[in-house]
Amino acid sequence: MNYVRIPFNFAALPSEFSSYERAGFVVVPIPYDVTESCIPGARFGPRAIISASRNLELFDEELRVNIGGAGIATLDEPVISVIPEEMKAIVREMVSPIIADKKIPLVLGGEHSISVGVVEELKEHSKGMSVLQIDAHADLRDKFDGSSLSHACVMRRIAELCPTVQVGIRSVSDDEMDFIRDNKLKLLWAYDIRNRALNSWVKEAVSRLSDNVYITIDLDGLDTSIMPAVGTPEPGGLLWHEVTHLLRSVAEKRHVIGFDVVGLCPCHPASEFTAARLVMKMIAYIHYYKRARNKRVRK
Ligand SMILES: [Mn+2]
Repeated sequence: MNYVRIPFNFAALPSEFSSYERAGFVVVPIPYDVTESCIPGARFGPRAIISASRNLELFDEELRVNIGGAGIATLDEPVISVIPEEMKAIVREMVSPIIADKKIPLVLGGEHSISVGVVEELKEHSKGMSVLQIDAHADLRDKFDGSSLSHACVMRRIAELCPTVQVGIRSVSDDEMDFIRDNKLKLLWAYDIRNRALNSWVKEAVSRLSDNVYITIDLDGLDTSIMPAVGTPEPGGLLWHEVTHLLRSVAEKRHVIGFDVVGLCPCHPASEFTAARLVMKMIAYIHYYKRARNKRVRK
């Protein structure tokens, strides 16, 4: 008897669209949540996002593009060390060939500390990069629970490497506030966003980014009403059309050289599907505008 097999990769793509060779995007799952201090479970995030993505349409109704055409390969989950420095080394090792092959790394967490290795690796290849963070938390602590690679320190480590723009922030400590002031960091606070027109704050966020942008999305940056399944929930976050408008605008105006989506603690199917759709939206935006730019260059 013949039966239909559905591949277990991001978006359930057949091999002609999911082989590494022709992929424009490479999904890197990092099942790590060792320093998570509140609700554990982010280690199950990558698998839950990939699982949900297999049930979603590949056609993006907004841009009228099928993301299968972008080519999306999915790497196997690595065995992750519980030692943060070793985890970072594994992330760098996985991401390095993807960057060298001029593909876009798409890293699925896991907790937020997984981003540091990706940014370190990209920094070696990309001149003048900046990082856009969507998050409820500033994540600017120098150390947390004795570790400088805690999820609470990720943007501090990244800010040491390149300029940052932080969006949707609504949880910050006194010390982090001092660091923000002393270093004149660029933040768009959640309460500020709420009181402004969408186009106005999105334009400001994009204008503050350099040409090459890495995007790190902690899913708790979204409002708890649309994303309850996170390790450290905070009310008052970004809504779906706000976050997708921002991401589309960045993909249109800047070169997105990679992105990660972190912090899903699977316990609610709607959150898992929302996270998977967000990843697909990012792929659609980046693929569409990259193709449009290439067409313009060829003319
Ligand atoms: Mn966060």
